[in-house]
Amino acid sequence: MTPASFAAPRQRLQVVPTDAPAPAESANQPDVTAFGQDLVAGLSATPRSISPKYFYDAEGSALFDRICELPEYYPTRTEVAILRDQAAHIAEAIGPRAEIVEFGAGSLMKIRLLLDAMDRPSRYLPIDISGEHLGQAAARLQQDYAGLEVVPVVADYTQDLILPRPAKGAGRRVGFFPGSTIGNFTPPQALHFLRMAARVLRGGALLLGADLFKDPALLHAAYNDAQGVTAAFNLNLLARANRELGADFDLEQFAHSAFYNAPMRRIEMHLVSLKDQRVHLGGREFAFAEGESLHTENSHKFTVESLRALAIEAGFTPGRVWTDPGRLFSLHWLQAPS
Ligand code: AVI
Repeated sequence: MTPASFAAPRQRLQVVPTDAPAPAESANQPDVTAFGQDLVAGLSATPRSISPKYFYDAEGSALFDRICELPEYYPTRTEVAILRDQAAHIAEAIGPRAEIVEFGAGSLMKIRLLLDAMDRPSRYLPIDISGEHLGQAAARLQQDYAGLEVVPVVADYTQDLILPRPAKGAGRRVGFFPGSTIGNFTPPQALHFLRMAARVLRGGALLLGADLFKDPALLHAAYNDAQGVTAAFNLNLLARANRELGADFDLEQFAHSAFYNAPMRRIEMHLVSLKDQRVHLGGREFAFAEGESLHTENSHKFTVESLRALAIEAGFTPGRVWTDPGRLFSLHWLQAPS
């Protein structure tokens, strides 16, 4: 269940043809050198940071799948339970012959729950930056849903997107952005994403999953699991830099740190240097003092109201909200402008 918005580019990829006037390939093309450039820039900055999108190489994606199954990590199973319990109501809001645009092609399980409840879905456009992963996932789905047109779109949807025009005779276009991946964006990035979604979903709607603020002890446990899978996921970023970029991070000398930052209403993940040390990357040397960290992820937590206010700012009209009985997680129906 990789949050495919953050799947990392591994090769130059073809974008599926669109009927947009400009060649979609250049507009949607991921940049293969981005990891190296961004890591050098992030290590040169004060404080040091790197985008969480670089977690998701093959190893990182496999570790994230394991995180989703952990007893402490409640978001995935809670969102799936909401989708399962509310599928009929959500399908009713979506309406007949609809076209679903999924931002990230991660969890085939989640989209299947929607498709199974929907009235004759016409087309499914999963968008993912990783063409390899996307092609396989799309082919599997196409096999199981013969009446559905599956059109994978290789693109980085954190950038401005160009999508195929809605099919003739299709119902409304509905975006699906589950998993609370929106929480991994900075607030300006979240607003930028939602504004872009409002544009490509014009006349339709967005079904958005957002993790809710809760007892910080529960949040802390979810990002500090007893088996150490989240720690391995975090440290894999350094392992990936060693594998792909020839860096020389000593994985024994960095530690996973995750804590709730109350004023910012977010979990922060860091990799903390356990001693004074030097790291080499791209012909440059970076000195880490003991206790100094590389900030690797923010995971913002929302209230129902804060999420709705953000959606309004982006041009959506918030509608129904579905939550679980414990109010751990929320799914929002957001009407796009016409
Ligand atoms: C993908 N994203 C919503 C996860 C989260 O909870 O922020 C990524 C994650 N990081 C650590 N555990 C899971």
